[in-house]
Amino acid sequence: EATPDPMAINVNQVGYLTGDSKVATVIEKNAKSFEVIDVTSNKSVYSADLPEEATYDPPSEMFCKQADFSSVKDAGTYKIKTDDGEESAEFKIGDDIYGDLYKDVVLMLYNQRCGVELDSSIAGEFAHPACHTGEAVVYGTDKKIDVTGGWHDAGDYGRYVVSGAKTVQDLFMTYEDNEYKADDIGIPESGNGVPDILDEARYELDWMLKMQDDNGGVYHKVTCDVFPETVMPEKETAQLIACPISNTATGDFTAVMAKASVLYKEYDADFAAKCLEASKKAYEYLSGNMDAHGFSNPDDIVTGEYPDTIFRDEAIWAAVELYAATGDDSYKKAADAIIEGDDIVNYGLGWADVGYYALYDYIKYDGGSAKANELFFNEVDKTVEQIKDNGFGVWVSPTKTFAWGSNMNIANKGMLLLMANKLKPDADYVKYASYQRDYLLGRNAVGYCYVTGFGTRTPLHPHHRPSQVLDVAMPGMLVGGADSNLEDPYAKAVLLGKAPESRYADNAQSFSCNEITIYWNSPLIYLLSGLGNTK
Ligand code: 9MR
Ligand code: ZN
Repeated sequence: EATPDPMAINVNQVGYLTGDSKVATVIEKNAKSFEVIDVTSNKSVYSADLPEEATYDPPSEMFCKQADFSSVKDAGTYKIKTDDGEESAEFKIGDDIYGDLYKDVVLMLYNQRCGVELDSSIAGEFAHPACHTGEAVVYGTDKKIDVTGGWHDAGDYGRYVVSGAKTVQDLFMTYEDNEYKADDIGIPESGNGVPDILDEARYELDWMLKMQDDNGGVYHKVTCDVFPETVMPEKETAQLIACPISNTATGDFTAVMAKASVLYKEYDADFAAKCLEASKKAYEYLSGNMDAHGFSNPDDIVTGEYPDTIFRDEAIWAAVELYAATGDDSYKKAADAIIEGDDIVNYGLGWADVGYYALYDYIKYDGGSAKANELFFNEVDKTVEQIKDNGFGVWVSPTKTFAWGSNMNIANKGMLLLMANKLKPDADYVKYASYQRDYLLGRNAVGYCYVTGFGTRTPLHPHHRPSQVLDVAMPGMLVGGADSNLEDPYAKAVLLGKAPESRYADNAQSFSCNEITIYWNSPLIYLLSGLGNTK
């Protein structure tokens, strides 16, 4: 299908909370004023002039005008209309408008569960028999191990420790920071007295525990040797292979298991103790292997690599979480040694760069060191500056490029600002965080609400095998979004010549723009619940 024209007026197509700062991006250079129309009564409830001059926005190569209608606070359904006759998509204002979206974005993780039958009462048409139930062979050996469980990573059915750990940490933080403790979201464990977000995370943790070798190290991933055909998960029946231990997987494992030992204590003390033991064992392995290389695919395996050669950030994170779990100063010293040292550390909130998780939990636990605070808040200040002048209110890298999974980077920036707000409350942090949500839900250069099943222009053809087999997009999935590097044949064929922010195609072949992953949904879970009114 042809990529649709950009929209003249771009809004968050799901809507705005009554107290939000509400801005639409108008790309009609000649528009002079706008009105907010209540679509039920067809009456104008607000009107204002637009700036005379449009501002050039390099990432989108568009001329933008900002329509601020923050003063509209009455619940309802609205659209924006400019004096030259253009209209936006309809959107809502209200404090109860995020429940459905939030539920589907969380239930996506249930729908990605592996090794278990998906119940049609929850998964609907995406129900399927248990998949990937056979043993995995440990790469390069005859040894077979049980590694059933966990979530399918993405549109493929691989299970990868580093991306799983990011997802789990985002859920943990949702529970801790946003006190999201609902036990009725509709997963099989709902109503068991444990918050659903912890039940869902535990589904992954139980799998991760199986990925740890007796020596403490953690296998990087379990997949077949190649990506599956476009089939339902239970139809991928080739030999599963547990790929070699990596330091990044082992470091991330150490961190989330240590944190799990804290969070699950009040619900299941035995499980918490098991997590702490596994964490310490992984940490010992890591400490003995600090000069090892990062993971790369063995020659005969071509599934997702998640390569990452710098694991000092994972090492800091591991040490910080063990410090917070045990109070043992030796972990604090180990973390400080890297934070204060001269070696390169990649700070971030991704599957590769995890350093800000470490700094944040360090600061939350005991105030953190001066350097930890400085590094964290420097990034926060930089983020605010990078968002401020953008025509769509979105964070864009200083090189004005969009990476594979740019929507994760944007959700992560929103998340970072909400984290900063927890440490040092500031209304601007919350405002700019809400702008990242608005971008993801439609205030962007292609006018897509990037979550399947929501908004007026929404991805219909995600690169997600179950959706492709059933020919319907499973709802509640955040797609990768704009990728200015044209990293698949379809994108190369149709997106060349477009501006960086417009390099997005709603086509199942375009795995670099239109795939989905557990760890793109998870920062959105944090962001939505942090901004409020998701129940
Ligand atoms: O999300 C990953 C992205 O940051 C990388 O640029 C890309 C290429 O290495 O890989 C992405 O991860 C994919 C993974 O390797 C396999 N499962 C699907 C993931 C999303 O496309
Ligand atoms: Zn499976």
